[in-house]
Amino acid sequence: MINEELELQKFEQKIANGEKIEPKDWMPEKYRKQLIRMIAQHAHSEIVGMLPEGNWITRAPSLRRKMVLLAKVQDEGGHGLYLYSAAETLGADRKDLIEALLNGKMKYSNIFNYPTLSWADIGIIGWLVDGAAIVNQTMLAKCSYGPYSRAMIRICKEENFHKRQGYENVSVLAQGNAKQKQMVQDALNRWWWQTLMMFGPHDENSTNTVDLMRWKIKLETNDSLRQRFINLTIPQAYAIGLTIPDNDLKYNEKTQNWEIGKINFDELYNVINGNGPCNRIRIAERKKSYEEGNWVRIAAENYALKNKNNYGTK
Ligand code: BYC
Repeated sequence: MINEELELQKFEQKIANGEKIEPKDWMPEKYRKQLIRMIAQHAHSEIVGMLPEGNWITRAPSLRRKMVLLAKVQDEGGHGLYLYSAAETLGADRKDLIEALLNGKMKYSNIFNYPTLSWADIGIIGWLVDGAAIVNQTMLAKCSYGPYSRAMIRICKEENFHKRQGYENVSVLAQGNAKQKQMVQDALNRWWWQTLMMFGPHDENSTNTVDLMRWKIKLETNDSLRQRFINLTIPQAYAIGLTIPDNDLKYNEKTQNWEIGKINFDELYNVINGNGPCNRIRIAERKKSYEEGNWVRIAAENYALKNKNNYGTK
């Protein structure tokens, strides 16, 4: 019989020693549940995140930009696949997770519920959205669960490329003609606050952080990661002549932090509860793609079954 108390002590000791927890190790049910929630939301964000950028593949302004964008969107699909696999190592069923996304029971990142109105939005997503993801995921690469941490190391390498291409794209527009400058500033104005919301509510309102930090799934809080992103990004905006859309923004010499105005968290909650500008269209597109891909899943299942039977007779 398993002595739960003793197993919990051993589990916590392993985490305290900086060792990774692997799929077959004993783990508390709450740890497993929190990880499935977070990893699945992350996987969903990657595949829903393909849509706003995918929207511009046919309209990229040059062959080079089109190739880069195609590669990036394909990378995001790959990230979704690693992450669904990581969730499966915890006993989750991929089909159930995808159904939970499609019927609105599981969340995905707020940021993908906004429209991409101009080409500049594509550069801004790479620079800001992937930039925010890197700050968060560099921490997650050190998390206590082995498969998630290893997936993050690989994903962060690709996100770095995504961020660089985004910043390069934005810099070219920011140095372009008046119309291009205005287009990129307008995109920054529309994405800035929403990107800051990607890090989640303020620490005092973050319902999961205490559990997640206790077991080193998260190593830092939402506010501390958000501040790091702000400090990194503001000088990058100024370097290319862009203005941050925040009248209260000021630099605090003492703390060496950029201090920002008030984030409208009502907007975050409204969006993650399904009422953002594009939630319905994003889910409708994912549903359509899931239904159209059904024949591929059936063929793959039959192929696997046939091979299993063959192995049995050899
Ligand atoms: N969006 O207790 P809290 C990418 C929810 S994709 C939606 O602080 P936690 C990319 C939260 O789930 C990168 N929901 O939560 C892809 C919770 O609700 P539940 C996506 C949010 O988990 C394509 C409630 O609010 N990255 O890079 O401690 C193209 C209370 O929050 C959000 C990840 O998914 C939000 N922004 O912290 C380009 C990283 N914020 O679940 C780029 C993995 C909060 O209790 N996830 N909520 O009903 C995380 O690091 C954490 O889950 C979060 C939230 C920081 C997002």
